[in-house]
Amino acid sequence: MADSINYQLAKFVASYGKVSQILESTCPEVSFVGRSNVGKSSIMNKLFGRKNLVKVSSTPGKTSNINFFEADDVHFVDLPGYGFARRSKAERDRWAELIGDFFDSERSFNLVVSLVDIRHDPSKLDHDMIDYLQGNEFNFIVCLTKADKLSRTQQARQAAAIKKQLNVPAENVIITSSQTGTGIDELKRRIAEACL
Ligand SMILES: Nc1nc2c(ncn2[C@@H]2O[C@H](COP(=O)(O)OP(=O)(O)OP(=O)(O)O)[C@@H](O)[C@H]2O)c(=O)[nH]1
Ligand SMILES: [Mg+2]
Repeated sequence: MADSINYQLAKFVASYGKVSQILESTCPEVSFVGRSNVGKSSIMNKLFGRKNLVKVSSTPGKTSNINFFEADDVHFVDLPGYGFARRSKAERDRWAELIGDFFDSERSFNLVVSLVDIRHDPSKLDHDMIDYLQGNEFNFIVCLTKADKLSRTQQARQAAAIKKQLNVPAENVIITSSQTGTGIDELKRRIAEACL
């Protein structure tokens, strides 16, 4: 690990169904949160320059464990998504417990990447998640995902509206696309800043 992270070294580390199973942090950690289907796994694959190291779901709500990846002595954590409509109360409770326990635990939270679909106004759950991160002083950024689905003009308009609704500092919001690579270099810069 020198002045930048070598993402080509990315590999899967482990999958956990319970926070108590997770090993203590041994290196900087970047975690990815957001609603189901927002593009968490895709943005991680884009960072790693890999097609399918992180499983991308055709059916939303597939990632139900906490999955750890590692690149160049930095851990990347794919957290299960929230807000999947067809999920039972028991599954929603399990999600809340996993995420609650995770962010309550004693870890090196270098950066939390919170993903929000640029096409839609943030949901109640997006607000809850980001208010929680902000309220508990986590170092976080918001990635607006799937920018390729909008024109440049629409992207700028939506980004401004979402920033305002979420009430987060403008510099904490990045417009991204895992399809075209928009914003990925900026995301890498922010990760390096938080981890190196
Ligand atoms: N056009 C476009 N599609 C995207 C982008 N990112 C993700 N997708 C698509 O959105 C769907 C969901 O992507 P995932 O990366 O699996 O989303 P996730 O947040 O990991 O979903 P869960 O694991 O279910 O919580 C897939 O069909 C992706 O191909 C993007 O930047 N642009
Ligand atoms: Mg996923």
